[in-house]
Amino acid sequence: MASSFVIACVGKPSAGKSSFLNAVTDASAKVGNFPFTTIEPNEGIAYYPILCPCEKLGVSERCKPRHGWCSGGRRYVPVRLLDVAGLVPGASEGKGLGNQFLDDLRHADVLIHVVDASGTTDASGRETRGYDPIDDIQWLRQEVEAWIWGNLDRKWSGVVRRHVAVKATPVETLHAQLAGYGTPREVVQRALDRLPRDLVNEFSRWEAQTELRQFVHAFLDERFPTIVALNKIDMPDSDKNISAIMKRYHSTSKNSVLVDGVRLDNIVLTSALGECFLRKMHKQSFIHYEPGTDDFSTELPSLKPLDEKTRRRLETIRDLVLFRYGSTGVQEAIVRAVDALGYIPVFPVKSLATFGAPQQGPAFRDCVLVKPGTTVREFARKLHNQALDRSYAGAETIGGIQLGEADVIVPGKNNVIKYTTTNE
Ligand SMILES: Nc1nc2c(ncn2[C@@H]2O[C@H](COP(=O)(O)OP(=O)(O)OP(=O)(O)O)[C@@H](O)[C@H]2O)c(=O)[nH]1
Ligand SMILES: [Mg+2]
Repeated sequence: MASSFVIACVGKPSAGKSSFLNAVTDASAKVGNFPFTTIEPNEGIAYYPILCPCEKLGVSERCKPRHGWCSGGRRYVPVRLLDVAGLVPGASEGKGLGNQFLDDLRHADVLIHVVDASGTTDASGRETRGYDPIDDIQWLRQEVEAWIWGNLDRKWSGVVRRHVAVKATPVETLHAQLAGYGTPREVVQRALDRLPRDLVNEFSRWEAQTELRQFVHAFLDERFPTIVALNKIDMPDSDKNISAIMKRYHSTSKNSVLVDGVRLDNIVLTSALGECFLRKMHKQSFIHYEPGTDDFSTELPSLKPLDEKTRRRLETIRDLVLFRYGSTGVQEAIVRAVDALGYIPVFPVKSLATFGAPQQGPAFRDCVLVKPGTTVREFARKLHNQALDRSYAGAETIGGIQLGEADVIVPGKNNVIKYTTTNE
């Protein structure tokens, strides 16, 4: 079973969202230096690197993931990446491609906000000079907030009336309204927990313009954790903008209060174009380049000779991106996106002797990313295996250790699981 984890790239037109998708997946989304190049969402598979248990257990030779791949104990787990149409100020009221775009976000677990850090495109993606990218970070978040709030505002008085009539709890009422955003109840609860208790106690008196807005603000931080990818770091003006952005969000590193939905640890510096170019040159055998690393090689005998123009372009990427920042940053953005939700890998196996089928053969075929706090029994259900759920008899992990149904899955402790059924 492939992971159903979804990351969506958001941002204004021409920020580099499609380039980012192309940089981390095998997709070939159309890229253009004009706004709204993308209209229909593009999708690709990116890979989240983890330590695979195969190496420690001496079966890395036989480790054959059904999805993704594993090399020397480093396993690449597939995650879905969506690239949606660009968002402009006023989108929540229908400007640009408006609400249709926002609706595409319902499927996302986490967002990567691709920001043009060079300041060479304005809020609608048109060429300019000296634009401040902090503005993009702020208005984009406000638009997503206005979209969610607007959907609730339209029916708010009816919602409150019904809430009182059926004597529901605030979490029940809000969860019913927000279920369309693919929101589990605990996310709504966590958003409520961020508000003062007095405010929650007064729920039946909430006004759409005040208390509800406050809730939506908190809800957004929980529902759409956001990684900010400061893109186009290969351009001359990006440096000073990056410093200003880091300064603004500096205080968010130590505590959990977010500013504009941003946490300093979740800011990543990227050059999507640089990564696309390096990958292309590698594919065509002009250079040797491992994605995510800090350099490439042009010296291997198997490589084709470079013309002067390409050599210069590669040197520029090396100087302005790889040497300065340690990588093109795009892989790092994927890692931070999965990490932001604390998702953990779980390996269901048929045999704890072979870590695969009962006879020897491929090991660790499956790896599923699950949210933190998932229990052994919940995971059995998540495997889409109704038969397993109905005939559940027990579960064990490495060393023959029996697991309880309510045991929370923890990496390195019990995340290699063999289920037994009453049919066996
Ligand atoms: N210098 C530089 N240019 C980039 C980078 N990433 C993207 N671009 C350029 O920015 C322009 C827009 O890129 P796209 O990937 O099409 O942007 P988008 O965000 O998908 O735009 P829309 O689909 O219109 O919303 C193109 O000319 C890209 O080549 C980067 O890291 N560095
Ligand atoms: Mg695009």
